[in-house]
Amino acid sequence: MTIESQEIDRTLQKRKIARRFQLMDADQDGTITRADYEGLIQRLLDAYPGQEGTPVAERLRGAYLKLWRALAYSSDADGDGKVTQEEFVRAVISGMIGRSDVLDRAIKPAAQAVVDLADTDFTRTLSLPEFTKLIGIFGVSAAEAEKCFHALDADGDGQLTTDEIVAANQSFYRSDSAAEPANLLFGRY
Ligand SMILES: [Ca+2]
Ligand SMILES: [Ca+2]
Ligand SMILES: [Ca+2]
Repeated sequence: MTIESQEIDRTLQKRKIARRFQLMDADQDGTITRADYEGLIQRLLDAYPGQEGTPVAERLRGAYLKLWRALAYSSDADGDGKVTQEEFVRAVISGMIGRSDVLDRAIKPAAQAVVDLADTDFTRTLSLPEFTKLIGIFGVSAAEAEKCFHALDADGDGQLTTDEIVAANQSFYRSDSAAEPANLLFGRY
């Protein structure tokens, strides 16, 4: 690999990470905090009326707050309770995000809770309409969601499992390849 192509790859990864950061910074104050996670939980519950107070909603809340604590542990280098874009990028590049056990352990229950919430026909998997509605809440367009869905649905059965979504989430952070389907998980970058 030439120095030039390494530069290009790093640019791609940084652009993806910046996009991910912007989506996570739900209140757009330039940092990721516990308030962003609380806002996200509320946005998810608002999108699925009738779920507030159910076991599914409680699991979602617990899993997302655990995810926030794992993110802060992995990336809040100066410990001020705010993750800046610089801290986030550094944590992904250094492998604290995408490779660390702490976050990996927190991501699976959060993904499971989100799938349970979005799985409105109780198949334990997400169909294209269920997936499109779900990632639409994170700001991804229907066209982008459809492209992403088909790329991640490797066996083409028209359903995404929790494991496929967790794997895509990890590939998103780890991959330097422009051809990686998981790059679309959070829309254009
Ligand atoms: Ca914020
Ligand atoms: Ca910080
Ligand atoms: Ca389903």
